[in-house]
Amino acid sequence: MSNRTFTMIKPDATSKGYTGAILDQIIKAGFSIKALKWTKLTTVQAGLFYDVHRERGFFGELVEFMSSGPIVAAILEKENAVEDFRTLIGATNPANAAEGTIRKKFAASIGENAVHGSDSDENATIEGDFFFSKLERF
Ligand code: 3AN
Repeated sequence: MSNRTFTMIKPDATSKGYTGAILDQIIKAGFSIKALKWTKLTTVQAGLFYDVHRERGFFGELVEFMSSGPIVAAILEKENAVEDFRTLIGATNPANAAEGTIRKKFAASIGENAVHGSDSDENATIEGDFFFSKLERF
């Protein structure tokens, strides 16, 4: 069990002005921010981040979407961070997400689903390292 996870607020949510409300919900749920960045991915960077999905039918669409506008990247800390954050964001498809979850409140579709959350401790480390140097974590 690790105490850190990685998240992105995706371009659909940043463009609709949900960044503040989503960060507020994350902090109120007990996560503390260890690193935070407002940035925009190139298609190459988005492809590298989602490399495990390269063979999936939705890969091109995912890369286009994730590089279509600014994102917020963050490393979050809390006991049982990976699992608790997945619970907080809800199911990948917002139509199946539990009431009150971030995706239920802020996501429009399975492709444009407002937030990313790491699915394992190992991926949380890999994804945090993708965006942040050691000097950017506090
Ligand atoms: P999660 O983000 O809940 O871990 P994954 O890892 O299965 O879900 O998928 C990664 C991302 O790929 C999702 N957040 C979503 O943006 C996109 N995605 C997943 N399934 C689909 C799909 N069927 N159609 C379009 N995009 C999808």
